[in-house]
Amino acid sequence: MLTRGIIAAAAFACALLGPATARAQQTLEAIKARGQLVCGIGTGVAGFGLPDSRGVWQGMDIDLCRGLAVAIFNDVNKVRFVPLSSSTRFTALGAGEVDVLFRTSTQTMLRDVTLGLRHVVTYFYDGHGFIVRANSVQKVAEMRDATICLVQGTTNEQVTADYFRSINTPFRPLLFERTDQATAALQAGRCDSFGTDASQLAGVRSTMAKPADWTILPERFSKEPYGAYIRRDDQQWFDVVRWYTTALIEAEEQGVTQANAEEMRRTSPNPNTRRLLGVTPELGEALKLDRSWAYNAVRALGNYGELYDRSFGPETNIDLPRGPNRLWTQGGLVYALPMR
Ligand SMILES: N[C@@H](CCC(=O)N[C@@H](CS)C(=O)NCC(=O)O)C(=O)O
Repeated sequence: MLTRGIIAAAAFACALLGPATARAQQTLEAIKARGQLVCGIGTGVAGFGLPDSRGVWQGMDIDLCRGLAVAIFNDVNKVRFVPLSSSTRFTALGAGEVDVLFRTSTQTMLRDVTLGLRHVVTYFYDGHGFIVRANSVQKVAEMRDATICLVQGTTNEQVTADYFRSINTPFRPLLFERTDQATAALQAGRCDSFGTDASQLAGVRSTMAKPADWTILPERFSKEPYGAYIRRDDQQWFDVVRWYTTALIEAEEQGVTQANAEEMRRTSPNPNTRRLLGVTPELGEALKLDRSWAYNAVRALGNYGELYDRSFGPETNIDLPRGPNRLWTQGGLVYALPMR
């Protein structure tokens, strides 16, 4: 009797006090008590996270948040999105304003070791590039004394400075808080180029007034592997976010899709598929989630490839080839660690 009273009191405290205070009580328990996942996202870049004409957030980072809510609650709506700029995202996470970041955030050693945070697992492989006015320059090295728009708090500032220093060529950085501000400045001619991750440039270009007037130069100047970020020293939440992200990749590797997941669960003789889809309970038990956590997430949002195609596929006006984001079996880098 006493134990149930204490749990109820803790749950009530969590619901009242929200993410910050819950931090000490471990994120997954806090989320369950609150009844909602709080997900840190970007301020608005097509492909990863941008409100549609009805004001509903759409994009790959958004679907990753929704899928995680389904893995925990089996309800796609039990998630609140918190748009965060590049320069405030990590502070907001550290302060407990959000439970996780799915926000085009590159995994680097210094971010992993010095911020009191932890990045979890790579879900998108990217690299730094530059967009310029079509037929202006062919190569970045030609941009001597150019004004280059950059977003504050990103890896892109350092990558750009490192490159131009390495070729001993001066340039003028023009810094902005948000992507839309940098994009507007570029189109207004206040800068000659915008430097950021190439997939984001593809998203930005797709929203420009005249996309054909702009070229994303082919050179890449860094590795930008995106991972979810959580607070450090929360092993249980680390496990959930890691294996949730991996489950989406594993589903694609096994040919489990949004459409066939139900039938695969009923009929597949493959022990790995039966484990993944919760026919046997061990994966859910290990994560303290319902045994159908991965099945529900794939049924609701699709597998990794379906998430990619929904936001970047040939049916979208971004149409970004998967490249390194193909499965390892198809020449890409996307690889699920064994879920057994
Ligand atoms: N991957 C880089 C850059 C990520 C980034 O934040 N990019 C800017 C655009 S340059 C951004 O805010 N993107 C998301 C958004 O605007 O919604 C990093 O982790 O620093």
